[in-house]
Amino acid sequence: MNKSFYVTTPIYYVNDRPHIGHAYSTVAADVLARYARLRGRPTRFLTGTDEHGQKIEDRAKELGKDPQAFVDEMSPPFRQAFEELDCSFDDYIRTTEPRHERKVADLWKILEARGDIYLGSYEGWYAVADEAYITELEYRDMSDEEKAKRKVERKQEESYFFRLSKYTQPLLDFYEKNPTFVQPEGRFNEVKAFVREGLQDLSISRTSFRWGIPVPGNDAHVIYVWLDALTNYISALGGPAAPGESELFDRFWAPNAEVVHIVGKDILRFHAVYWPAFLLSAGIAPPTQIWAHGWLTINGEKMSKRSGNFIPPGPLVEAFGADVLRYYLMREVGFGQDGDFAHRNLLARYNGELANGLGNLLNRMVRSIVRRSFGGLVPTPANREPEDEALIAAAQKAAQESARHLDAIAPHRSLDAVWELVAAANRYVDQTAPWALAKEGKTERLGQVAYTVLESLRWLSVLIAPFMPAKSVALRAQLGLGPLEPEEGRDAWPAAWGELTPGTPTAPGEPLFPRIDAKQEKALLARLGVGTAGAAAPGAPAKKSKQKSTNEPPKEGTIPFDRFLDVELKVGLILAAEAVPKSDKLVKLSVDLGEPGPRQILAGIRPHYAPEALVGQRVVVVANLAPRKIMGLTSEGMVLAASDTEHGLSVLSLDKAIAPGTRVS
Ligand code: ME8
Repeated sequence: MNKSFYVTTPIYYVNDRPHIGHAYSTVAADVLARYARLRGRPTRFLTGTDEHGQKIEDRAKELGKDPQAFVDEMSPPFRQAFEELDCSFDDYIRTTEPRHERKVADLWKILEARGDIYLGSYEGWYAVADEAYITELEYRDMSDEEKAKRKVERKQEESYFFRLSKYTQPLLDFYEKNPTFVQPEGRFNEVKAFVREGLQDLSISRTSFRWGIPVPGNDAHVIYVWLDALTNYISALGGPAAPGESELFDRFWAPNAEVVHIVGKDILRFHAVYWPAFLLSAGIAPPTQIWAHGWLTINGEKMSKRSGNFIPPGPLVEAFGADVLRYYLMREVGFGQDGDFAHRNLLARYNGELANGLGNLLNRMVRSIVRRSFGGLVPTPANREPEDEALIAAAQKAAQESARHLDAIAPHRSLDAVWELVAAANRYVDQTAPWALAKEGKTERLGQVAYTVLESLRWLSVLIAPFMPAKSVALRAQLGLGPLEPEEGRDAWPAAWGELTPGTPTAPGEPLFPRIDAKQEKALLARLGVGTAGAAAPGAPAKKSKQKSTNEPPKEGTIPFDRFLDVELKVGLILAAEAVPKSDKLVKLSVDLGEPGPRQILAGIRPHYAPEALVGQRVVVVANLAPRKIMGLTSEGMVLAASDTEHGLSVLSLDKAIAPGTRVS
């Protein structure tokens, strides 16, 4: 299929910082864009930021900033986050750019000329957090807490309306003719059921705030932020435009191109109902497909900007690299379903699938066999045995299946298919036992085995490229190959076996995925603020803000929960203890706090404990005290204890083997 391919992400509100949910949508779109380019398709990938609306105006006001200055400050971190994630977007649109504002006004004028816009007045419940009116029914079903969270307020305003009601039937007809317009299918059914109820006209202008694009001809009104935002998908191509007016629009908009909007399920209605209705009215083809993916939680906890709990992608990229994070995001959750982002699962998949799976396969072959037995050169293949044929068949199957699943926008399934090949290739190495072949001097057979694995690795370097572009380059470099260079019209997906040229010098390098051992794992998790139970550590932003929203202001003589969390209490495992010379009181402890190395802590407990009796105890340590010097020795924390005259001193200890470093709260 060589039709042009245009893939987009939602444009993100800039009233907050980028988080892993935004990363999820944008990485998914990037995987599809990279895949399409590899298949030789003319491809365009758009992302960007949504910068108008009351929510943004309010936030800027809260901070005492001019809205333009505020959005200018808040948009670049999104762009940077996506660049750090190696997302290969061709364009990054901001709705405050003149190229966009002009096109929104143009679209308005087209809708108006069609007779689909009229002036009326609107009264209803407005949820500022969603930038949308909600129905009376939705309002009644909402808890007070939810109302407060979504900032629901009564609003009456003069408003322009779009004749959405007129598009009930045309939309239903359009859905009928385009049975895969919305994916997953279950969500499409929800959309259809909603439209079948009959649509009401949609309020598309506001007078209660100023931060938006003025309505052409009546600048007392600004254009509704969703009409403004949705238009980004065409304004970035120079549309609306008559044929021949904008090359990009002609090339990359429907029906000339396959247009896929990747969105979260939260904003499906805007994309599957309002957007095609606007386009039908304007005489512009609707997009080919709206793909609504599921919702991510973090370590089992809800993540949303509304509750203030979010994980920025930056520290994860720093800890694992962009490719590993991309892999995990696409691998862990079935695209379209809700899922959980769990740091421990990321580590498990890293070690299991990347380090032991693909990394090990490369290591075994390039570093070891090829270097030792063939002077580092790709050997010449010989006669094929049935087990070789079986691996070749597995490679062919993986290439076909992974492509089929990417065509169907099921990246997780695509990775399943690729990792079946990784497993098959590792099994093949076990079965063919190349080390034994080398020992027995069966060089010809060894050459065939090594070639079969190297060629499988070459195939894998293409199959992983949409997901892990940098690792693909690194893997190819070790095979003596240059990076893939996609070209329009040339399909680079592997299909022909045996393109790796014998005699090519391989280049064993650093392991592709160095194993992360238990100690490093602990250190990584500590750095990311993840408790040993796998859940975000207490004191992570999520819990703090939850606490804030439910607690009364502190009474006198009490402290707010946040202040308690300022003190980092952690489980410490005493690894060693010795009396400090020339001191009656002090014991020098070496304590494991789940960090890369143990800490030295001095405790005045000598009269109460023999040092050796302390070793192996799990105690409670104040972990974030500034280090202190006592008798020339540094103490990096404090062990909690209680004492009275009757019993003397007792060190607080745990009666279960809770892992060192776990927060105590
Ligand atoms: O809605 N799990 O912007 P937004 C998965 N500006 N994806 C998530 C997520 C999570 N927990 N949280 C956010 C807007 N997302 C509008 C869009 S488009 C014309 C205008 C992703 O900043 C998901 O794609 O609230 C969701 O749809 C989007 O971020 C919402 O981003």
